[in-house]
Amino acid sequence: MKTFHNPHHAAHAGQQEMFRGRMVPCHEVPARLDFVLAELQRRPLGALQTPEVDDAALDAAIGRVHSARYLDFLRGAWAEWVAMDPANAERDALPSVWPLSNRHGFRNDVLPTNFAACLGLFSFDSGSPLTAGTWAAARGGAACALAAAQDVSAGARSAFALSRPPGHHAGPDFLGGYCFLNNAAIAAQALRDAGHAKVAVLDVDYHHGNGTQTIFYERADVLTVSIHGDPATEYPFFLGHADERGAGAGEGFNLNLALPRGTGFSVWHETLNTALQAVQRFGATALVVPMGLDTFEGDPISGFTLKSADYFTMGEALAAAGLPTVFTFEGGYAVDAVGTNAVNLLEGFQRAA
Ligand code: Q9C
Ligand code: ZN
Repeated sequence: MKTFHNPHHAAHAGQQEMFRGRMVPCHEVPARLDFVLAELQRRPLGALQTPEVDDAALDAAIGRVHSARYLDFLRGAWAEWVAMDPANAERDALPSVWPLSNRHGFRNDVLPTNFAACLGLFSFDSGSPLTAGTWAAARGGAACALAAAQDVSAGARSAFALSRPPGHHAGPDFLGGYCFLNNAAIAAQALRDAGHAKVAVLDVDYHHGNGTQTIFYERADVLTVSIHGDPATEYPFFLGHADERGAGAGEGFNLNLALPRGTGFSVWHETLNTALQAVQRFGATALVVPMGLDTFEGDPISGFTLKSADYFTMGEALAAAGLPTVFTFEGGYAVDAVGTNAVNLLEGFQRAA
């Protein structure tokens, strides 16, 4: 499989995130991608390349899953942040006030001119710093997702979009969970637009893929499945429960498989089989796997206990679905193990495919 990696990823390097009342160093760091790239050089799976996609096609692909209002905000956010106060050039932008969706009478239909208010309007947490290079890095990631989808549409069995910041928490018009543009959703929509009638997204990150779920929630042509830590105790807390099954035309086309903190690979693997049966029953013609490696036992912010060797098995099981597959790179914060775990999964897939 080819890997499309993002040459702009390091332009997004947050300094700190809010955690339990204080600022702590970001978990989502550029070294994560560098470790995966280094491991792919040691254990090659196929060509390693940067994406070459048409600029207009890229903007169109991003615009298929994110609102124009959100994209205008994201594109101009850094300039507005610095315009508020030149001293801001040295600091990341983090939100500190939110309209709580539509609760308590707060409005989200009127766009404030105040940048700090806009940042709150488009964010759902205070752990996702927006920096000078965030837009360039996120857009470069979308290019990887689009290139991977194009490669698979052209007949490749699989392709890997290796980018950061990750994407699966980003929704139609919001950022959060270290995510800005939803690479997995962009890939899924690109596969649809290239003629795949039914696309399944199977999210294996530790955290519920709330952004992807929300993007496709009312659609029957994209099945979204997520295996994740129970939102009763785990981030993102406010979505990811079993009773969220889709709405309208999309009713029955979202599946949440939540597992308790502490879950190990044998239960996780059984759950993957449940997920794969749903993909099969749906009749998917292509698959997108938002690949988070934060299910690893050594992950500093997560609670499952998978071991490095388990990722081979995971990859083999995913290959058994027999579908053209795009992988996107999501979480995984045990930085020195993330390369091994990612490549184990992809190697397991490739061996079995
Ligand atoms: N700063 C992904 O794995 N943690 N995102 C909240 C407060 C947020 C994880 C801690 C975890 C987001 C892509
Ligand atoms: Zn995660």
